[in-house]
Amino acid sequence: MGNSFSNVSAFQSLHIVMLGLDSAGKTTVLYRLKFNEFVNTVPTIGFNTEKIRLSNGTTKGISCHFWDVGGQEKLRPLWKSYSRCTDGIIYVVDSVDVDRLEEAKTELHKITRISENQGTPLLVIANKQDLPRSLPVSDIEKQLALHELCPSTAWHVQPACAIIGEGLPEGMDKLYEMIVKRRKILRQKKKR
Ligand SMILES: Nc1nc2c(ncn2[C@@H]2O[C@H](COP(=O)(O)OP(=O)(O)OP(=O)(O)O)[C@@H](O)[C@H]2O)c(=O)[nH]1
Ligand SMILES: [Mg+2]
Repeated sequence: MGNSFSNVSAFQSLHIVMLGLDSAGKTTVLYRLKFNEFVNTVPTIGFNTEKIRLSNGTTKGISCHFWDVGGQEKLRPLWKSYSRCTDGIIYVVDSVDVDRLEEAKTELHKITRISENQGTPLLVIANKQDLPRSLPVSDIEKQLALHELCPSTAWHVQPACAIIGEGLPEGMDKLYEMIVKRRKILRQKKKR
């Protein structure tokens, strides 16, 4: 198989951290991926962690170790240590919470600027697309100023509804694709 997913077996388990402001939908995403059904959540005080074998999309069968860190302001200092040395960062955004998009942007840029995180592939989940007045991906992209991120950081914005899981398999496929690409580049650099 000559596609970009052909070196699936090269990975034991991907280490993925999930960040984003409180109430963006991180824990809903986590349990949707784990149980393939909606789980009612409470605000995360600290973090949740789950080992999940993905069950949909092209990444079906891939194992991921997810860390879902609480997004309340007092918990954000934790983000730095949880995002260190991860294979990928998922940043969940509430597409309806327009008033806090600037805050979401500031926190995203803060965490991706850290030297250990530069180059780590970033999947932005534009969540809650089921709600009326949810912003489209192009607006989220602009408001988060993704084009101003470190040039070595590959990113993708995925519209999603974590409640029903729509968009999540596509988002995970994209994240995996970016992780594979980055590993190839790092391997080639090492050989030189
Ligand atoms: N309508 C809608 N509601 C959602 C969606 N995803 C999550 N929610 C709701 O948003 C609320 C917050 O979801 P959580 O998953 O707890 O948010 P969180 O990002 O983990 O929040 P913290 O743990 O405080 O950081 C819950 O009431 C969810 O049911 C979605 O796609 N659509
Ligand atoms: Mg949570």
